[in-house]
Amino acid sequence: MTATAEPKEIRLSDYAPFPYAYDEVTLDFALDGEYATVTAMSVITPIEGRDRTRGLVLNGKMPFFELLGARVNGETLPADRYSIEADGDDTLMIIKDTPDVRFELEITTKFKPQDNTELSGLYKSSGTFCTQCEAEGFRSITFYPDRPDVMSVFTTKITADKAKYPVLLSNGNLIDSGDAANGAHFATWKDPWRKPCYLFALVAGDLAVVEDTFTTMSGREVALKIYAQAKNIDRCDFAMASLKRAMKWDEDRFGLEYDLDLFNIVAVDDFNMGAMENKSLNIFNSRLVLASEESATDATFERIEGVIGHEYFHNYTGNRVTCRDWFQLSLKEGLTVFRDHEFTSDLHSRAVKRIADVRYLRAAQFAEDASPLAHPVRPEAYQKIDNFYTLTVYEKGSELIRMYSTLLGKDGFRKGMDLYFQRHDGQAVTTEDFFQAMSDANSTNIEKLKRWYSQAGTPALNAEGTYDAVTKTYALTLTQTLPQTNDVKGAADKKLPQLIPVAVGLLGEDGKDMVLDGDIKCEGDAEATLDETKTTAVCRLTEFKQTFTFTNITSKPVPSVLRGFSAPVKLTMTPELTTDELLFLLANDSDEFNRWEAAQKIATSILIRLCKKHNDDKALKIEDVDVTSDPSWAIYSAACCLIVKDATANRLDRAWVEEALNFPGPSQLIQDLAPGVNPVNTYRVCKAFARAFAKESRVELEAALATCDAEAAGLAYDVDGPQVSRRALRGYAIRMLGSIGGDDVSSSIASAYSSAKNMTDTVSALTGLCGHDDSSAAKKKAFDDFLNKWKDDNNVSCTWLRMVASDAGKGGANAIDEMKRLMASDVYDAKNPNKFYSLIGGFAGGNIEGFHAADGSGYEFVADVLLQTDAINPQASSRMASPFTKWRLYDENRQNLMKAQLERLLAQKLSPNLFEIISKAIKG
Ligand code: B3K
Ligand code: ZN
Repeated sequence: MTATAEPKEIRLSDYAPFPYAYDEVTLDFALDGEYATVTAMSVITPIEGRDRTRGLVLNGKMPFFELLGARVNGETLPADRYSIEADGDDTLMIIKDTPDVRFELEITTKFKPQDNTELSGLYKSSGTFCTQCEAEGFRSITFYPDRPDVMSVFTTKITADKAKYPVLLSNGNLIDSGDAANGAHFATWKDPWRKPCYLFALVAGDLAVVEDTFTTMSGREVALKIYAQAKNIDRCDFAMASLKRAMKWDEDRFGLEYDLDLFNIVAVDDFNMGAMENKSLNIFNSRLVLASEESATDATFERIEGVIGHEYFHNYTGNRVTCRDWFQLSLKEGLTVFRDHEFTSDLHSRAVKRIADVRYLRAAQFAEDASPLAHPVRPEAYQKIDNFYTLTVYEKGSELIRMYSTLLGKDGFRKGMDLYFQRHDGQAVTTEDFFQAMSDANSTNIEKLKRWYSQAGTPALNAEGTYDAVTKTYALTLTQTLPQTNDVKGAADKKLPQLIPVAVGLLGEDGKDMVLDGDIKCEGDAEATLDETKTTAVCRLTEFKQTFTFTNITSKPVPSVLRGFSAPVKLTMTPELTTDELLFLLANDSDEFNRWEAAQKIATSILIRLCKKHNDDKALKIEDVDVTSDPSWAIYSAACCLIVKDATANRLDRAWVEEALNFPGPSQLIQDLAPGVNPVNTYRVCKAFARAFAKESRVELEAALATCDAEAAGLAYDVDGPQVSRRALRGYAIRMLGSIGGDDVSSSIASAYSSAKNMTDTVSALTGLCGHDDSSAAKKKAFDDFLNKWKDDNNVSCTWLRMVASDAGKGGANAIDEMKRLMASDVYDAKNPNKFYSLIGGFAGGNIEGFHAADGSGYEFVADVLLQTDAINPQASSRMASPFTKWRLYDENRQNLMKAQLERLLAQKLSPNLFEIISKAIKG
């Protein structure tokens, strides 16, 4: 195999508007047994004043499709009027000398959807035709300007066998349908809203449907339909209820009303990502639609609600106002993630949602920001846009939107959103346009917030507090440091200070928030604003270093800085808060996020000390980690034990407790300790830490479990708040107890498995059984039972695959042999992304001892699988390459082993997707 040629880079600075308007598009899909034949008729108007010297440049994909013909104004286009050129892995059709006035272009293509394993464009999943066009899938269907700033009105006719494909769907309204020759039938759909082709969708299949209606705020009735395979249709009710909640919430919170009379969701099993917001025809990965008590955990239920909301919210943030180009992706994604986070927060516990989101941001996005793949929220260049659907664009992008909201307040933010829609409805715009609307709708100066879009890396923020008893002032000096990153504008010394909102509270000796009624003196153009109760100030840091002086502070406070995680930064305090001060915050802080943070900080400092002690190349045994002699251990574990007791007695929000007591995991600690980390020893320190706590608090944990079980006995299952919190606490107790190991623990968890009546309790028990390395017969029996029950269920079997992959090699078995056996088993399907992500991702992301084995066998195995998958589905392979991009974090031996695999991969012929990730990763 020869290495891949360096693909060309697309740059934001090269953006040029498209010189033709697509007034209307009529698509005709004839789906016979083997081929899809597509005739695309476009009505096109050249745009005055734009450069048309290159002609009409259309994107396509040959030889995936065959070009059957092209006609302009009804006349066959002669061969000398157009050219077909390679464009990386894609194809360009360039039509020269186009008419100067409005004209019609008809293009006919033909291809085999069932051979489309990339799952981009039109493909088949379990016998159903479906599409995925974002970002550049439409070019696999026909030649078209496959870019988001070309918007058109689409009419779509689908013809297919009536018996095999009774359901025919596309965007918009059904305007015609009927029978056709040879047992076929047809349906014609028209979407009145102009849209880019990435929002086009088509479905043809034999599907069952759940129907409901929603009455909008202006009294219009919208028909809601969720389609799924008949065997799964009884698991769609929660998704339907979620959709109705989302529609109502968008009206209440943002005044946004649905704009058509029909909204369809289709669940398919083979899908590269979670879901897709195609106009009025959302297509979902079935794992994010299907849920019942028996089949879905509480986490899955919450995720379904969040993603149903997310895709629905795109109807305005993404569809009605779309992106000018793909560099602006966060314009719709960051904003829509923020909206879905707010949706969940308004419906459930705001504090718990915030904690979970920050935990994820830190573990995953901060790691991306610290990797060779770091890029700004609005990247400057890419090779494959598929690779930029990243945690930075989505999660950090959402944090950026949250900062607008923190700086402008809820009402100011809403005013900005209203102005954004007023100005840009129906347009394809930029993050700059969003910023301008937010800025113009408010009087506050947020100019330096814009820099978050173009500078990569997680800022470090130091807060240095000094109390002066004589002047009764508390001076807080904030300093930001921006890291070096590998992206275009990477040089740290060229980076400019970003506007950082830092929410601060000061606690008095009584544990209560001090009322901040004195002036807050700020340096330069910095400002501080107070909340209604005058207990939290948002300090707006605008330079690298500024001091905020709180006056009329009558005693030395304990500071609570970065409340609610008001900015995505890494905070340090000078002087560092003592364990006593952190315990004081844990007990008293009115900000639930910072109470959680205080517990995390104490645990982190103990874990870091322990990890440092064992960060060498010696194989560490869990028993050899002496957790309890750490100076902060006794006081910390006693505080946590008290929290378990309070939660058992229902004196504390149990869901918060589950978060508070979830100790920082290896991915977090590895980042804190990097570079030069032995990940296996870090993992074992974490296990030892959990085990030490479980042993000390065993009585309290068993009491928590017994209380939760007793409460459950009299209740009908529900996914409401108290029941979810109870199951969360119960799951925590089982996981902790599981880490103790031994026959008595295993048999009591095995009986919890047998008596579990819902998937949450079932998964808690299975996780508990994996808590200890001993490969007990009880564990094997439970896992066999689970597989036997769910092997034919494409989604639930993924839960099994993920768990066994993260457990492979435990108890002395050979992890790679086990993984190979799993890959060869009937339950695995290399072509199905869910199964691939579960099995291979479960290993590379969840099995630290297996993936990071010191002999490099885990790296070699995953690299082999990446190569196999790359030939089938490049989006899936490049996504799964992410663990390799973090090689800089680890010890020298592992760095070399990982780099050797990256080099081996790079010497092969890779897809452009995987090539971009690997070649950037290797540069370090
Ligand atoms: N917009 C889609 C993501 C498409 C990814 C294409 N590779 C789902 C979402 O974020 O809502
Ligand atoms: Zn999205």
